Amino acid sequence: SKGTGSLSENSGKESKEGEQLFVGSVGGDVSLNYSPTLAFPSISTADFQFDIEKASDIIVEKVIEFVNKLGNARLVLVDLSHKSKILSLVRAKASEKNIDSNKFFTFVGDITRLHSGGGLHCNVIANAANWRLKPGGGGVNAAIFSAGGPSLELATKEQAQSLYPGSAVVVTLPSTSPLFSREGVTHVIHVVGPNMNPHRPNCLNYDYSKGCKVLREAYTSLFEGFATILR
Ligand code: AR6
Repeated sequence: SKGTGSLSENSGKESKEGEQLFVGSVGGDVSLNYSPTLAFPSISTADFQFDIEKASDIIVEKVIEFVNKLGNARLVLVDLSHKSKILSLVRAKASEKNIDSNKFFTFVGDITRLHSGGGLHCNVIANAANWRLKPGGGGVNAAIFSAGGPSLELATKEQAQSLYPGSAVVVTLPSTSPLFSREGVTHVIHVVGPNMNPHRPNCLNYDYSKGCKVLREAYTSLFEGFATILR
């Protein structure tokens, strides 16, 4: 005689369960009832070896510059591990600066599985790409191209061939991509950050005055690209 969980069977229960039921029922539709949200990784701080103290200052500075210009949209910095140093640094600095935590927050999870694995709805994700916009190479770039499938690779090729450090390109995701159908992602923004790794192209040889300028440009291009999707 156990119920199937239909609304009528639950209607007499206490409000707490009612709320849980409601959340569960809207959770099935990725496209409705959620603020536009950009999930982004920390650009350049892993394979490209950019200093995380400096990067965390720049992320917070750029979030402050853009967050109130984006209406009800949200910005979310993502990393894979609860032990992520960049996430703790940014969290501490963002709270020091009293950034509205409804509009900007950090999230632990795989950026290609935010909805299916973490219950977070993000219609746009950013990629820390390489200048040739090629799949593979490890890090978040390999993960996003692999999860996006051949349709992401093709759409990227059609919309851009290469990017210089500090720039970004907004790619509209075809509905055939698993990132669209499974995660509800409509756009991927590829961003190329400054590179401090001598084994990668365009290495800046620890020139941080140039590097910080390029990282600022990268976040400006990313957030401006996100703004064009919202219009
Ligand atoms: N989900 C969320 N965050 C991730 C994921 C993931 N699946 N994978 C990595 N991160 P990196 P870069 C975090 O090295 O330093 C690539 O191979 C990671 O912990 O991906 O800009 C490209 O082809 C870190 O915080 O990017 C380029 O050649 C952040 O994402 C080069 O690496 C960025 O790490 C770019 O290097």
